[in-house]
Amino acid sequence: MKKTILQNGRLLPALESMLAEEFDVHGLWAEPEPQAFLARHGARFSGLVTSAPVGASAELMAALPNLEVISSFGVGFDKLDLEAAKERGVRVAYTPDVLNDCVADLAFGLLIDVARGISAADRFVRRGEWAKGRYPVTSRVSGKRLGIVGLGRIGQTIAKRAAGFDMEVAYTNRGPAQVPYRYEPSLAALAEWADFLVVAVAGGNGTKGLISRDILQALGPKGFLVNVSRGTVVDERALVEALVAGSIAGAGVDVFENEPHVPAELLGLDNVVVLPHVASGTEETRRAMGDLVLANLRAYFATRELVTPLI
Ligand code: 8YV
Repeated sequence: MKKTILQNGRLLPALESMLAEEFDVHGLWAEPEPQAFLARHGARFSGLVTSAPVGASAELMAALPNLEVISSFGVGFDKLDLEAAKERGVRVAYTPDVLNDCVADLAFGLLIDVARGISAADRFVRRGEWAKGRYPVTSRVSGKRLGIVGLGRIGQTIAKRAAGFDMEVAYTNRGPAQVPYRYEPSLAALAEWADFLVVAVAGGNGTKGLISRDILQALGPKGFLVNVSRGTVVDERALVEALVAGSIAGAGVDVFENEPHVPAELLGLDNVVVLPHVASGTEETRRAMGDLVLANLRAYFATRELVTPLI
């Protein structure tokens, strides 16, 4: 008998097909009245498959009284109610590590883009302005100071990239790590020191608004912000105001407070590069993430163990 799995939100088509081969999968997203469906059929499901941006709430778990395991596509767990899962004895798996390289690559892509004006200069060429004059000079990347907020797996992969650009690296974290970079306990001091402040810390209540108006002020008019973690980590209003006023030099942003909403003020600015949450979005990495989602479910139902457990 195939195990019965509820799917919260759409997943990659290839992953949906692989899941459907091994499990009896039901898409909650396809239900016109999800609450009514859950009230009637919630007890059927022993597994839940979801993704980082969609997560799983305490209410959803409560509607699945026989739920044993959640497998989530992504490394972020700010939308997964882990307390509720713990209380119910539900195991939770996610997909760490396999996305470190692509997220770090994109962080560097954003950093170089905003400093050197790649996207803005491309728009300049497309508008036919090159024939009328030169593109203004931009800001050097090599040899500059990189401050990393959150030196976890992704933060460390970003730091490795910095060596190729002869950058000086410092970081702030819950505590010092065993790494060859300077630990800076004060985020404000790190922002003041850095030419580029890259945010790679986990989302959630603990980091909400961490990059505040004061931190942006410390970064200053020559400093750039790059965010590849969660929109909630940055005070988005303060960031918009800083970019409009030029009180920071620029920003590269892959994540927003209320996705897919991007503040309208940013759309006309050349000192910001805005991306639609694509840091892990390569074919190779998304396939690896999908394989892990499947491997976790398979392992759980075969052995009660997870390959990459969160709890
Ligand atoms: C998403 C992410 O999972 O891993 C995360 O936490 O935010 C992303 O990798 C991805 O966008 C899939 O929706």
